[in-house]
Amino acid sequence: MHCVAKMTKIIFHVDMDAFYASVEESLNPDYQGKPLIVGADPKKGRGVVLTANYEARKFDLYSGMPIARAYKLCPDGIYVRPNFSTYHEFSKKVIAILKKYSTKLQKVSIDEAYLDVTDIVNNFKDAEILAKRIQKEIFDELKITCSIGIAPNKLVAKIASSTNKPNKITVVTPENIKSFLHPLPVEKLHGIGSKTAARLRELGIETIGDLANFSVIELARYFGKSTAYYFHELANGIDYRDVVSESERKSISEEITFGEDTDDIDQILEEISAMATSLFEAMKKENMGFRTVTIKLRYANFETHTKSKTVSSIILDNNMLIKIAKTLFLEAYEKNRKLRLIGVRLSNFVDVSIQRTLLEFI
Ligand code: TTP
Ligand code: MG
Repeated sequence: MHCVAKMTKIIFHVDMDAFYASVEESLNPDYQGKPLIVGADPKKGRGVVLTANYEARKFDLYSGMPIARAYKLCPDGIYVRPNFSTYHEFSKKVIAILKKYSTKLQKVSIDEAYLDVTDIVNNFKDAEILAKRIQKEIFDELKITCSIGIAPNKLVAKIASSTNKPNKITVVTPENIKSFLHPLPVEKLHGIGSKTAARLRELGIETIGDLANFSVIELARYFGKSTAYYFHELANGIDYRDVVSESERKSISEEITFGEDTDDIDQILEEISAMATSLFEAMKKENMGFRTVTIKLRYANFETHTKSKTVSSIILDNNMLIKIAKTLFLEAYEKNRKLRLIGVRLSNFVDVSIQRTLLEFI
C-alpha cells in the first residue's frame, strides 16, 4: 500500500464570547438579554471595562474603555465586579471538554485555545460538524457560547474566530485563505499593532491584500529585511507553528488585569494563590514538575517587573508554590503603588510521570 502523509493541517481556534460577562449571565439568568459590563465600579469612576456582553457592545462599549465613559454611554447597564476564580473554574471546564476531542490542545489565555484536529477529521466539512458538536457540548454543560475558527494553521484560525462572533463557526479552507484575508485590515494580523499599521498606511497599505501585493524589497527599506519577509508571510496566511500542548511547552503562565488598579495586598495575594493553584493543577494533570516560579507585576503606569526563583528540587506541592509566589511578590512589590496586572509563570519543566508512579508504589 502507498501511504501519503497528510500535508494540510486542520486547526481550530476556540474563543469564548464575551467570556467574563457570559459566565456572569450563566450564573445569573436574570442578566440575560440586558447590557452587562464586568469591570470597575462606575460609581467610583476609576478603572476600566474588562468586558461587555454583546447587548452592551451595541452602545459601543469595549474592553479597556474607562468605566466612567462606559457609564455615560450605557447608564442602564448592569455593572458587576469581576470574580476571577469563577472565570478560572469555567475556563478549566471548557478545556476539559476540548481535551476530550484532541489532546493536541494549546491553551492561549483564560478563554481561548487551539486544537489540532488533523488526525480526528478527514476534511473541513467534517471539521465543521465537529466544531458544532463542541459548541453544543460547551453550551449544554456551561450555558456559555464560543466562536470557532477553522483553518489550515493557527494564524488564520485565530483571525477566523474573531471575524464572526458570537456563537459562530468560520471555516477557511486552503483555497479560500487569500479571499478571506485580503479584504481585512492589516491590524488583524498578529504582531501588527496600531503603530505599525499607521506606518503601513503611510505606504498606502490598509488591507492584508495591500500588504501581500506590496513589494517585499520596498517593504524592507522601511522595516528591515526580516520583518518585511515576516509581514509578507503573514499577509499570505503562511504559518508553520504547531499546536503545542502544555506538556511540550517550556513554560505556562496566567495573568489577570484588575478591573480597577489596586494596592489591596490581601486581594492581590488571593489572586496569586488562585493562579498558582490553577497552574499547579494543570501541571499535575500533565505529570509535569517545575523548578522555576516567576511573578510579574505591572503598575498603573504600565511599568512592568518580574522576579523569579529557581529551586534545586522539583516543586511537587501546591502550598510550596503558593508560598514562593507570594514571597516573590512581596519582595518585588513597592508598597502603596497601585497595580494594574499580576501574573504567575512556571518554567524549567521536568517530566515526573516516573517519580509519581514510584511514589504511588512506596
Ligand atoms: P477576549 O476574548 O479578548 O474578549 P471577550 O471574550 O470578552 O469577548 P469576545 O467575544 O470578543 O472574545 O478576552 C477574554 C476575557 O479576558 C474577557 O472576557 C475579559 C478579559 N479581558 C480583560 O480583562 N482585559 C482586556 O483588555 C481584554 C481584551 C480581555
Ligand atoms: Mg473571548
